[in-house]
Amino acid sequence: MTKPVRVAVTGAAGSIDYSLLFRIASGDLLGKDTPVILQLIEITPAMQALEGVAMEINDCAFPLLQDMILTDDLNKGFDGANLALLVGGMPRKAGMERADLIRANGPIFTGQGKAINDNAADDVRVAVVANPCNTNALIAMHSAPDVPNERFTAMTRLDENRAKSQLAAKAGVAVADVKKMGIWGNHSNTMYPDFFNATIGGKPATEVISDHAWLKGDFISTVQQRGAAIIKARGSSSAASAANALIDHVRDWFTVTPEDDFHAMAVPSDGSYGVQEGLIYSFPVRCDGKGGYEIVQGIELNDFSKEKLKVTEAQLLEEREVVADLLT
Ligand code: NAX
Repeated sequence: MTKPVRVAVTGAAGSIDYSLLFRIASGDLLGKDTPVILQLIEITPAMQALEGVAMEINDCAFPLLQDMILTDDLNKGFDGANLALLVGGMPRKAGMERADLIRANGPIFTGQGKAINDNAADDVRVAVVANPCNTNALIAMHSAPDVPNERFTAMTRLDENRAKSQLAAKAGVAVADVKKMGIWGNHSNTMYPDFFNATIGGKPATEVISDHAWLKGDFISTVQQRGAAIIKARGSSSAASAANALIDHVRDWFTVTPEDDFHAMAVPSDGSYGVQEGLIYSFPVRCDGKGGYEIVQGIELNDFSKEKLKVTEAQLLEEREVVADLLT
């Protein structure tokens, strides 16, 4: 039988993970013939709730689930992990500025980065969901000097999926017809969903959708503000769609990206498109099916797009300043 993959997941008693863990255990993440060991990490006060989640997972009798570890000890939680999915964090509270949120979460990711560095498997790959996810990934990456930088990613796949769904609805086509939907920059309201390079049924999205004022205006702001719109409508933040996007993010990291498509992943910048090297910045990427990826080169960016890329880069540089002391 194939060796089980160890998947460490933080925030395991939280909302996103309540939609995520069952899908991982059922084979949606790694395929229907790959056994999995879940290493579920929580803070001490949430351990009892985590026991309840684990009882439900057990009650599903998933054939692929070989073992489950529940812990509030990071070293144990990341021990031998092949995948580290960093979902847990401190949520934004009323009256908190973005800088306060960044400061409150920073130390969590120095600790998790170090524990990954010291305990995870040699092939570990990390995906950060907890906000501010780009900067949290940057902190974790700096705290894990023995893990290659390119293994640290942050999730902008939910933004890609949201953008695809908006374009499909506007064009009156199936969502599968929308491809090359790049998301650039920060997972925040400065992100840039680049419709200029997106395709619908193989044609440029700007040819299929003639309402360019909508593309430049409402489309961008709808994608940027979608998280807030979900909170307003549902009374709590995106959970199942975020879990689904994380499944997409990790599964496609290990899948050869078709030639006519690419995906959005926030990855360490190598200076492509003039983005400051080292920032965790969302680019269009293509994956090689073996856990490697490359930033897609040669994408044409007009002045409108270049300006948007700069705005979101500036925000990431500001966030980096706020946590400069944690980037050892
Ligand atoms: P919840 O508040 O429901 O759950 C978070 C869980 O994390 C809690 O159970 C908490 O005990 C745990 N936790 C807190 N600190 C921890 C630590 N140091 N180690 C381990 N666990 C810890 O939040 P949920 O709705 O699940 O959202 C989780 C994170 O995802 C939030 O930071 C949220 O902002 C972020 N999101 C990111 C998205 C993205 O696209 N990148 C979209 C959805 C979501 O907003």
